[in-house]
Amino acid sequence: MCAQRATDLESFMQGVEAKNPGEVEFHQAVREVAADVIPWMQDHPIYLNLQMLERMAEPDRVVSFRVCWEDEEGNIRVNRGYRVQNNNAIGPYKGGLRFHPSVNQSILKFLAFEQTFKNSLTGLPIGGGKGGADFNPKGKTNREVMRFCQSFMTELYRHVGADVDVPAGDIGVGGREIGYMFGQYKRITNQFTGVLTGKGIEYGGSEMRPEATGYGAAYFLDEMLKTKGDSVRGKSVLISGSGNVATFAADKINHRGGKVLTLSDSGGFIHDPDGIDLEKVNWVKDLKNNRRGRISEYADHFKNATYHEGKRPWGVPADLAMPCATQNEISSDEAGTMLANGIIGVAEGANMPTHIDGIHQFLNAKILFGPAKAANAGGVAMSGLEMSQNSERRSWTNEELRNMLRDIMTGIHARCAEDGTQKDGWCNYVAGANIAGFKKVANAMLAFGVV
Ligand code: NDP
Ligand code: 2IT
Repeated sequence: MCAQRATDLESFMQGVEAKNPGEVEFHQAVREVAADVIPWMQDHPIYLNLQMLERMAEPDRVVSFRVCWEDEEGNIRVNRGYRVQNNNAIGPYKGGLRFHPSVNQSILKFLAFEQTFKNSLTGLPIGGGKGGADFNPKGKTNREVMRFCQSFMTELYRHVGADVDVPAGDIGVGGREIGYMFGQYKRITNQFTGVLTGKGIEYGGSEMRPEATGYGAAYFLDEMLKTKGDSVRGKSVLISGSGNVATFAADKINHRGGKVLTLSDSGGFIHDPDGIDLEKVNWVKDLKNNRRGRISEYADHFKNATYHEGKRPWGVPADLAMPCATQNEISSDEAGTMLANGIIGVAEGANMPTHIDGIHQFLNAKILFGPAKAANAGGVAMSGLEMSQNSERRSWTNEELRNMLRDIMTGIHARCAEDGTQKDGWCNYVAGANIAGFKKVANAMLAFGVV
């Protein structure tokens, strides 16, 4: 890849695949961006000549480290921790930490690559990074989670900092884990700085951060529908997941007059034909955050609902969908089923939830398809605002931040529309997000010369 310019997608991808063997999720994420950016660079050869895409697809650095901790029985456990610092051309590295047994270098490289474009789209000065560990918080006691987080931060602290790299939450990392990690960072460095976002309100966190990703994705869905003179009101919506993103997306769909039909977790999905209203969503938040239970319990509690073990919700007929669980959770076949059932819009709350063949089907059908790097950028945008508040040593109000989030999502939509709208008026938001996200980072890199 080094000497060869990215003049065509397949030769570029051959280089990426040879250089990053077996990292299939990373290949997938790069391919999705390259498919739009390479043709665009043909008309803007300066980026091609300076190998901008090759440079963005090579992380600035990947750190991996041992994380030792002791479980309740006194056994020594060994996990692997990572931080992928992909690109800091437009600001400090920024992106979440994922704790899940599936975590590996490929998954974190795909997430850090995506994050670079997403963060660029927000319009805020934040670069792209991601990290985490193959630690499974499920079934662990609070004390075990605390010991793991402390051990993880005891290595990570040397690689992060308020102006260097600012991690946050992702799958398996919520307020509890951020608290333990922030406490350990403060203890080691004796500094109270905005080194993490998603902090508790009492110690420098921001109002609206928990809500921001899910709310932002619903705002993005609304923005797309608005271009057709339509809205979420009265529409049925499939949501997957039942964590942070899914539950706040479900709240906002309810606020906007939509009807949420499904939620899921790694065990299966529930279908509630009566609609999962705000009260039921609160019940799910309590189930998942406090009782740490399974979504199957929903169907035991709400009698009209059904539970579908080992299945995903995409076969249920509905108007709209918001995948909010994990990568590759909508297969090509499932995308086909959704289209056959008349789906008109998809906003991705999770990162890379739709398989690349599924994306092609949605785009060929010219539905409203909001890709993750645009639709779920509300969370990291609110993290960016948390960083601003920490720097200023002040806090904005919930209402101020809600208005800022709405403006940021409208801005992202406009940026995608500018670069993605086709001659017939239909917007390819995938192309729009990729090109708009790329341009800002590439222009900053242009200013720095060859570094
Ligand atoms: P949470 O840990 O709060 O929730 C994750 C949800 O997804 C849970 O319901 C979980 O089920 C389910 N899930 C996780 N892995 C799988 C799997 N392999 N198969 C099926 N279901 C799975 O995470 P978040 O809500 O924060 O994150 C969800 C998605 O949103 C991720 O893709 C994340 O990268 C993305 N995202 C998150 C942002 C944030 O601010 N938190 C910002 C932007 C994107 P179970 O309970 O069984 O584990
Ligand atoms: O994927 C994401 O954008 C996140 N997990 C949020 C990252 C952040 O820094 O808030």
